[in-house]
Amino acid sequence: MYYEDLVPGTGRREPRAWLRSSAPVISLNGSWRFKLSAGPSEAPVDVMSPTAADNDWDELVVPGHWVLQGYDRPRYTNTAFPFPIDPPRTPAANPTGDHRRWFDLPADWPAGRAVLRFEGVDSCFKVWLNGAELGTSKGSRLPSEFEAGPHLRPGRNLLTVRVHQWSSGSYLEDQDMWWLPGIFRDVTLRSHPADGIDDVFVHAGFDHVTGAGELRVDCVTTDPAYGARVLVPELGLDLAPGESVAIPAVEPWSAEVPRLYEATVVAPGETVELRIGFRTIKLEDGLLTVNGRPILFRGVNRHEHDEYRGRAVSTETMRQDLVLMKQHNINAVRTAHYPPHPAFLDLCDELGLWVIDECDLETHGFIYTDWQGNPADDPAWAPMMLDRMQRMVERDKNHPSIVVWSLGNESHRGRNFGDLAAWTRDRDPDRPLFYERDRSYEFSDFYSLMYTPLEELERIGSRTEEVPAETAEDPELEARRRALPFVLCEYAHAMGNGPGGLADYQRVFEKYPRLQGGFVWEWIDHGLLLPGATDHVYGGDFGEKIHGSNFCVDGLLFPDRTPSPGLTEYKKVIEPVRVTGPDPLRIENRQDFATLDHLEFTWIEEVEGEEVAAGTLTVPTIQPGASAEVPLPGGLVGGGGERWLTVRAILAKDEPWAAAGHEVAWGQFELPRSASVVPDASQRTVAAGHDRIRLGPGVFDLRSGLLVELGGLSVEGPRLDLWRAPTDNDNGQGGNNDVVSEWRAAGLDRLEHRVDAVEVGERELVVRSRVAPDGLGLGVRTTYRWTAAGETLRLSVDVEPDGGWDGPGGTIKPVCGSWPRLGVRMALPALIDRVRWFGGGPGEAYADSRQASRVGRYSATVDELQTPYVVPQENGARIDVRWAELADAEGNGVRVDGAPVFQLTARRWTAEDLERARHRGDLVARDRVYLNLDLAQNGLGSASCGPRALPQYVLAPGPQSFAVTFGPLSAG
Ligand code: IPT
Repeated sequence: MYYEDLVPGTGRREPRAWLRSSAPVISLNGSWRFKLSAGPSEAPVDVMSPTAADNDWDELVVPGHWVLQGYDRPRYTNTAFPFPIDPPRTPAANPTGDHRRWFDLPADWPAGRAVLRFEGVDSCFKVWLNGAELGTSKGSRLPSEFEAGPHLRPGRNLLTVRVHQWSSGSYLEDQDMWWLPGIFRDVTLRSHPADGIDDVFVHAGFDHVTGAGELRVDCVTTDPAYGARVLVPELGLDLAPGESVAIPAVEPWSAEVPRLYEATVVAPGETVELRIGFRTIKLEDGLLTVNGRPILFRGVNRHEHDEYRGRAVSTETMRQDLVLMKQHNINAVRTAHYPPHPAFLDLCDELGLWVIDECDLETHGFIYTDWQGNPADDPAWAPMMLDRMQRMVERDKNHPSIVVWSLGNESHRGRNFGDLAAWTRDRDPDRPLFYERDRSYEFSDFYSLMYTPLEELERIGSRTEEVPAETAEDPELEARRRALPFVLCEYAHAMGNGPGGLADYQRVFEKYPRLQGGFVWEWIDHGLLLPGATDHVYGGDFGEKIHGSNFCVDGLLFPDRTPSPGLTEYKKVIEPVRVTGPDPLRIENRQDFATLDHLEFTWIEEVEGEEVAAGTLTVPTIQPGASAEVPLPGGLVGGGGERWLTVRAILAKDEPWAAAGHEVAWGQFELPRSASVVPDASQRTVAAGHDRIRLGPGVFDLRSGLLVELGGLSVEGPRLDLWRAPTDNDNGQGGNNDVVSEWRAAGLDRLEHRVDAVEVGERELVVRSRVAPDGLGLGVRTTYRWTAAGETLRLSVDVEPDGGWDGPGGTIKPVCGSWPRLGVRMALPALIDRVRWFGGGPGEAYADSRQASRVGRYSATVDELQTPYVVPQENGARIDVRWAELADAEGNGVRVDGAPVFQLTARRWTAEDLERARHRGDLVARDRVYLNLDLAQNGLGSASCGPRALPQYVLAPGPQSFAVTFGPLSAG
């Protein structure tokens, strides 16, 4: 059967560019008739016949996936094929969707040829027009065109499309994403004039030494008897196709300055509109250069995803993605792991992004056969693979934004890649090739890895990495590999809370020229909202036997495209302008092509978080790669208390992706401060009934040693807390590299508190306890020391690990090398739900993800402090908090001061509730607000697919002391 053979398609036209043409067109998007059958043999036999009735069929929206419109259900696997591996055979249960669309040809529709074009159908289809078969096609994320002219009729026409979810092509489409069948991209019918244009190939280079442009536009006219002209009015050009011309001065295209020139190719019967960007891509001296300069990718891997529509993304959504990327300083996209909707690439040209366009090819699931039968190494599959590369390159070749072609993802090694590389080099010698998984890099112009630990990255940067086994026997190939530039095509797995360590990676990228940057995995969480649901689903939510759980919920955006804290962090880490200081203030232009003249630099001075002065800096023109010293602003006021100077680089005027005033970068510096205030005289302890004692504003229970009342509020006293609801990164990858199992082995998830002594002194209360899990010898001796001064109550906590922390063999291997957190937890009445604080904010921050946190005064409700991770886990900590005030609507509440700072977390549920929840809807507010006041938390890392937190961010068990002071709310 056609869906199981190794023929990429039948009856299709030769692949060609996606063109904006003047030829008449009708969109066949919209409502179609639809019928789903369990398999091909159950499907009706006469679907194509115009006389067959379809009035009992349902309606389906095209473009769309039937599994997101109430038929069958979506499936998510990471690497596993959700059917037996028996290439090229498909399972008997091969959901088959018949689609019928009646349409009317307009009266003035030109007679003659017409092209029926499908931009994307997943995964294999057959098409009939008015009962006549036009052909078949595979390759889900690629266009297919059929000659429709001979079968079109005036007036009413019937288009029938049979789509099979599984096909031989599915073996090449094992990307880590939902399996989503259907006609998910546009369908059009376009008239194809005999004196029109078939294809266009723009070659537009830029000579950075002379500033000259070079242009040649190749054109294939439908009939060689007719010629065409290439017009670029802005440059006064009127060229013959294939004619090469040098233009003395053009403005080049770059992701920073995406200058495009409008052009047209005019044949007698058809005009095609083009946008030309002049740029020259080269590999020189082991580096990728554009227009003579090495570039640094500050990239993301982008899947097409919409929480309701899956991969049927709208143009507005594509634009929204790119606007968000530009607003967050991202300059590059890897179209992981297939060519995107063609309109997306137009937007990349327009808004300015470097693009690695990736072939729709991944055979990852063959890891489960130990790569036996991997199509990539079986010549019988070469036509199926080459077809995909050709259709991508032909479709996308005219986009200046595309600087690299990727042969595919995660398909191991295989000789067929040689065919893809050879064909592409011949067809488009002007762009380098990329393929990561073949460690010989024979068919790649880049050395590349994924999720590489930092030490390894340092070795690669300095070209001292070990020789891979694949090139060990071949010195020539090894020498070639070693001379290649390096791109980290995936890193910083943004699953759940994280990634940690972005700043550390960026530092290393910037240190070594060979490292040309990286692409964070990944842009958006693939959570889906099914009709009527309020929680996003992921793998396993349908009771599937094989699934990838929430491994596809690993983006910098939440499924609804709200930026996550990880994106805010990335924006700060990759800012194209760096401000350092304060004395001297230095502004560094980290861009490769543009000056900073599009920015305005403002400053603000704050004392204790309150603005006291503000102004604008005068900054000279700073060339790319250069920096300038700027004098400290004149109008600084000074004053008692903590003083901060914040410098912001904002857009001076509107850009297509953000309005004037949008903040691009910032720097913050502490200025010299005056000495702090001496505390009041201390208070005495006073008996308060039978088993209670009062100390300043606090009342304690003498048996438990816990604080039960604070400034008139009923509280459940602070106790040591070492636990957090594990993050995806704490959980590691499928039980691999997971710090959580160490924590559990040490019993940190089940600590019990034993009070050993409650010592009432004249001016202090000391509570001694041992905090330890059942069944183990280890524990933590904890001493709480309470003193009061005026209306304030101070708690200082000493912790001392006790017995058994060293694993077998004593000091050789600790049972547990880190603690999730170190601090105290207490409960307040639920009405206390408003928080003001002075410290780091506005968003959450952790030891290795804290660049975006800046010192200031902030306020939020307890609900607003939560970060809505699709799978609930530790979140919402605010760092460097000097003081926080928690209050109810009436102004009752408590103030907490750090010594000097603490980390603040407040939520309506406990860490244990958070840990149990699998979806956000599982979180139910309790009648308390739980407050964590921490000295520290363990770093985040990105071990869900990558390294753990770096050693400097590990919260190692050890003796520690910290303190906080509770007091009344400040007036006003
Ligand atoms: C790598 C894949 O290329 C990507 O598609 C995604 O699955 C990512 O991992 C994890 O989310 S595969 C690599 C970890 C072997």
